[in-house]
Amino acid sequence: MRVFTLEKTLVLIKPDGVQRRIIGNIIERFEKRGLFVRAMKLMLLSREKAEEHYKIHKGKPFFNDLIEYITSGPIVAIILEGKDVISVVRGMCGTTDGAKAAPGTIRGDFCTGIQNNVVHASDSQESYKHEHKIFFSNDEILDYRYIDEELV
Ligand code: FUP
Repeated sequence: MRVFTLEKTLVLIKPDGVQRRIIGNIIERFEKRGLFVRAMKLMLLSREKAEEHYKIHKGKPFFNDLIEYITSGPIVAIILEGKDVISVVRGMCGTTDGAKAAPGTIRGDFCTGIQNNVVHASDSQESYKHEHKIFFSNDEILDYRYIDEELV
């Protein structure tokens, strides 16, 4: 019987991750960690949705470049569920600046930049609540069980 609560997080594989054909590598890491995939889609982000997603950064010097970049090509949006999934996935992504991210993390393995940094992951439950609605409707987030959910 499970004695902990599950939480959800939003992950984006950004345009550089899609173009570099590392979608599979990234998803494999999450699956192998025992996280549950609840929703996933390949999509082009509109400017409006990109600005909503990154509204906390509006007015910062890098905002316009960030919006140009995140809307420049397809992304993969994923909702993962698991125990402490927000901090677990943030740890797996590594620090924002790829040049400083630890080897073994997604950013530490695949990038050396701060803007083209391969992935996004929600940084808090409040962020997840704001972000998931931008990418998924409620009926796209599937409520199903893996047969080994009690084990991982
Ligand atoms: P993170 O939570 O790690 O994605 O990082 P932030 O929310 O601080 O930043 C969001 C995105 O803005 C980063 F992924 C990349 C971009 N960014 C820059 O391009 N320059 C900066 O100085 C800071 C962030």
